Amino acid sequence: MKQPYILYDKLVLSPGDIDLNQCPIHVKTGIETFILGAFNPGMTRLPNGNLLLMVRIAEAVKEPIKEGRFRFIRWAPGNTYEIEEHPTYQLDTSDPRKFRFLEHEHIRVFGLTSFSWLLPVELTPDGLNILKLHYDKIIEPTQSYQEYGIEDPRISRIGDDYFMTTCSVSSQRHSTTLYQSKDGLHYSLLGIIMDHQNKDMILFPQRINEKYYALTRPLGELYFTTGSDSTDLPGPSINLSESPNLFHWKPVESFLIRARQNSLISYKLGGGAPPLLTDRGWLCFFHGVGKFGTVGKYRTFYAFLDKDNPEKILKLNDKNPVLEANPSLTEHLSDLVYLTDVVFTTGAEILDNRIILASGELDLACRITHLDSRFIEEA
Ligand code: MAN
Repeated sequence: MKQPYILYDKLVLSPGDIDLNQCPIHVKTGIETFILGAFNPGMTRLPNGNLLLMVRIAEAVKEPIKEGRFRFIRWAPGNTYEIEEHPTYQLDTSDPRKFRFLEHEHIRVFGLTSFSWLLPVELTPDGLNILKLHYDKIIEPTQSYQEYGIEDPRISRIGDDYFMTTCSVSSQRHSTTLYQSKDGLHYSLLGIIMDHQNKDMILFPQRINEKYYALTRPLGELYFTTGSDSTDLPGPSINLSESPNLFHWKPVESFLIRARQNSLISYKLGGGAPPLLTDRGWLCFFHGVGKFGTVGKYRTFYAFLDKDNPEKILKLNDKNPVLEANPSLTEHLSDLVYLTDVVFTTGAEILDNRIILASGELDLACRITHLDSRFIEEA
């Protein structure tokens, strides 16, 4: 579907832009790796007016299957990386992003086909051109709860500080971690703020009624059916949480957004970009997944929430996506494509008369889209 508000849409960064000789796993272990994807970037505006993308780089073993064993990367204390191996016949490898260990029947246990760390990339103020890849400021794991990597950063500027939420992956837990920066470029890890399997935690950029707010997306293994009188579908929802200090979070009692009948979201959904404050309230771009193959179809939708009470949804559009994967953008990268139908929006900024969206395209590249700001009044 053509989106009438799109003014500009392009890939700004793809795996070929990344210098493997500056990638930590290849450099520290000497093993042959490749860049599977440079995608799902957090975005913020730096004090000098440039945009900063915090890009998730997925580095993977070049020859993952050797002598009947699957090889994958794990971070180890001492800031190094080790290669783990597992017999391929004990794995389900149908999803190119992760493999399932078949010997565990009673719980679902996975490994990742790549290992993600974060690379700050500075762009021109309109986000359309790269100025600098900051290899000296790469964010790698430092804690055992990050032994399988750091994923999907979202940056919110609150007051004078930049706060970045990320998803930390490990055998211990799958948690949300918080980083802080004074200048948008140098980040320090503050620790875990949401426990097991709460991905896509996104901070509102200012306090509301003296409290911090965040979008969350708790993910369980088990759901209960919705009532026959409800149009909601069972499964995960985007929720709100509030906090006095960014560290202790109380879930707001009503859920915020969930999959519904007659929408394009039938499966999963989660927050996307940090909410933008507009004349119509908080504009939240989020992702919703429709059933399609093994991975699903990921698209970007939006909602407006009340400025003073974000529990109140003023408008929800889960039927007409703002963004869908755009195959013409990745045509020249066809040799590298390993997924289809995935766009995953992770950043939004307003500049003059446009909204700049930053998204991961096909878990492969960073996509920048300019939307005409008429979207805010009319959509
Ligand atoms: C999950 C997340 C994202 C990823 C999408 C699509 O929701 O892990 O990081 O982009 O899947 O693969």
